[in-house]
Amino acid sequence: MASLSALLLRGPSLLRPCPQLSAARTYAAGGDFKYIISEKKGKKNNVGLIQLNRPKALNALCQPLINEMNQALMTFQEDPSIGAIVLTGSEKSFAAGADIKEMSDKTLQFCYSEKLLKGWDNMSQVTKPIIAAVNGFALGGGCELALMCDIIYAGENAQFGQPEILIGTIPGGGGTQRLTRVVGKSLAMEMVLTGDRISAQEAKQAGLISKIFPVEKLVEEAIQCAEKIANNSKIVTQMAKESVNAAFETTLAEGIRLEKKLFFSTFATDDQKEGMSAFVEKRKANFKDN
Ligand code: CO8
Repeated sequence: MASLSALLLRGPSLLRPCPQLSAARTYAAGGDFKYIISEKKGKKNNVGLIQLNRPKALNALCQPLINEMNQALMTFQEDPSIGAIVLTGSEKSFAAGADIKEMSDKTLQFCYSEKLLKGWDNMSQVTKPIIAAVNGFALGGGCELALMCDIIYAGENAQFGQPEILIGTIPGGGGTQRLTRVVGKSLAMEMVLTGDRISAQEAKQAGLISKIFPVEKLVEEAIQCAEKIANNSKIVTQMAKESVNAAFETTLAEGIRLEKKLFFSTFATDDQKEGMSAFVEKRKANFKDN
């Protein structure tokens, strides 16, 4: 995925750094990070965990944080031992949105010429499944970041919202599009036009998230789900993700055609042979990701 590497690493470096700096630390999954923690998790070390780590600013998303997150994502994407990724924040805040202090004085000319938010949706290009584990605030860009993930698990204290209207702007990371496709027009409009937040329970009812857990159990549960995914065939998992995502981008007829082609394609893999043989022979499948 050389082109993906380039894509993930892209992003303006001219923006000023976040005001709150924590000490740089080195983690297994890639480089010296100041705003995130990145490590391998799971019994087989096959889950990549990225924790946003800018607690004083409630994990407000500044450009250097996004650059580091993209770097960690790229490392996990290219690591053949990693089968799924978990993205989380702190128990108080997943992410309170884009860094308003960093953005506040930008001009329209800057946005176009320097490309504000460049690289912020690179996550949607990652082919490995990503689970968002959301405790606390997922507001503005934080909610949009969660929406770019494939599965959202929430802690009981989670709050989702698109409050951009309250600061004189609108969602810029897919909030009006992904949120609307997921929860429908009325609730999305209400959230975007009023800035009101919804609770974990309301998010579950609306289909925005799949499960709710006690705050302190959330990340563990997300890692367990990621392990389940990572234990399956990575190549077939990638096809499954591609096919589900097509439901958001194509007509039903095109989506059904793509699904059929991908289904047929699984028959070209060793893992399909292994999976079906294992079922017939009443044993556990041993996928080799081929
Ligand atoms: N940007 C910068 N700093 C922030 C942000 C933010 N989004 N959110 C919180 N902070 C900082 C506060 O300034 C404060 O710092 P300091 O102590 O230095 O003053 C610290 O975090 C703690 O915040 P509060 O004191 O306000 O904590 P409260 O518990 O009282 O309130 C809230 C928490 C409700 C989360 C409140 O901080 C808030 O409303 N934050 C702003 C939420 C918001 O408007 N988010 C949308 C931002 S715009 C956006 O996201 C555009 C997205 C573009 C695309 C992104 C693609 C991925």
